[in-house]
Amino acid sequence: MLTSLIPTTAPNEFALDVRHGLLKTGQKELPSKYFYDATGSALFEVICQLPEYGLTRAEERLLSHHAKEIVDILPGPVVVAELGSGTGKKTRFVLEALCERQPTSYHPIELSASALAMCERELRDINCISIVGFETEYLNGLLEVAARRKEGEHLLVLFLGSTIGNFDGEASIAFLKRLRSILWEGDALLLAADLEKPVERLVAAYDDALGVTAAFNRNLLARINRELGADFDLAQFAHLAIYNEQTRSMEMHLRAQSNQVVSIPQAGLQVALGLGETIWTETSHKYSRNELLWMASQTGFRCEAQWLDQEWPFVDSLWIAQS
Ligand code: AVJ
Repeated sequence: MLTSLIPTTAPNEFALDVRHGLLKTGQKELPSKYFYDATGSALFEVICQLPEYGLTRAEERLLSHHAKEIVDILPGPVVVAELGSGTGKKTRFVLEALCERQPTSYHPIELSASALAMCERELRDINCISIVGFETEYLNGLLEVAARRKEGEHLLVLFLGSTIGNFDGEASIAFLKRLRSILWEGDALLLAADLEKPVERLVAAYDDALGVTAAFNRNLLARINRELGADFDLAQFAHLAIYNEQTRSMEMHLRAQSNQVVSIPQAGLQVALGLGETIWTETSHKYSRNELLWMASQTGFRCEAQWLDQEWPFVDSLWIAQS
């Protein structure tokens, strides 16, 4: 794969974000986008196979059954941009359906170099797809893709896996508006969203029996140790997965099991944590189908179709950019 490196993120961005999140008064936080270094990306792949974590299989069922229907809605030729490529396994169905029609360019956009590499290994055997990846933030990458498209080509943006749920309510609307502003009228967004379901099912999905999600969560501290020279003692942090009824979101936290002081030299920081205090590491919002229709209408899109998985309530929606 021809991977374009667009150095839009300052090299010390990670250090600055860690510093900012851990200096917050009240709830300390770390951004979930930093889960996906090589170790975190590998752990996430395992999460996708856990019996408790139904999201990935739900989306695989949806895309394997409906890919042809989805691409038939779009007038060709189509250029595909994917925000957060993951391994590309689910994307295969969409790309193969497009290939039936004509050769197609595919642009995975991913902050994580290891995820980009995984995606190219997974998809390189598909004939008549040319892959050019961008190692950058989602909307920076999308701007690059949009700037390269030719007259008459429509963009299809894939935002799969329910990654949109990692933004809190206001941030997700702001993000979708910015995304819309990069598109032309008639361009499409295939947006995946995990739906509300019984709390026990959700908690099990984020606190699996094998402890893989706990390792995924703690790896964020391990990454800070590796990359910023910090001295987090991982054994002193418990994995917490709780459902927040107010925001209708799964939250992951890391809870300090003792009073402690951690130093993070490359973020210029010493942090004191009290016994029981948590660092909030992820929000994963759970949607209703009406909420998704409302979000489309607020952000300059029309929802053209929704495909629903019954086994694990989850939807893929096709949104079309409106004037
Ligand atoms: C990849 C963001 C969709 O929120 O469910 C999996 C990440 N976190 N287990 C999600 C995740 C804990 C996942 N997304």
